[in-house]
Amino acid sequence: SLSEEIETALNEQIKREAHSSAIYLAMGSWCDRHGFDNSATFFYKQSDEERSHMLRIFKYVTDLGGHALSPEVTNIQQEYDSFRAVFEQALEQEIAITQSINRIVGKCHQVQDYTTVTFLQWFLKEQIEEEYIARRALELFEVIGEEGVGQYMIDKQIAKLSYDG
Ligand code: OFO
Repeated sequence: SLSEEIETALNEQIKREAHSSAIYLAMGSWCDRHGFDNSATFFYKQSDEERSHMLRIFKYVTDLGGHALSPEVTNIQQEYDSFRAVFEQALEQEIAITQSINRIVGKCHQVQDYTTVTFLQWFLKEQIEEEYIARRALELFEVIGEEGVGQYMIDKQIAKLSYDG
């Protein structure tokens, strides 16, 4: 069973994943509206993944007899300053999620909840991948540059990003 403290922390993480999912949807919309179709597809896929992360935690909480709370998602940023700004925020978002999972793992150690530590290993591994992809995406802005057809080329390359670590 889950301690109250860990249950609360996991419910907060459920909320963060739901928030991530909603933010990626907004990022997808921004890209769609500005003609960056591959990036839009990329963010819609990310949005789905975040929802699956949310569900994974949600089910874990209920499996252990806890009360998983359906998250209220508010404060979604709908507008972005530029194509690049979207990806900068995506990376920031992933870094924040990694830190948050790490903090929960720290808490689990304090209360000796090694079951949840084991459960969260998957997320830490997943975050390596997500941060890697977000960094690679941002690097495209440096490598290709945004002049002329640059943004078009960047959008093309976004479709090819993958992680095989
Ligand atoms: Fe849920 O992993 Fe990204 O944010």
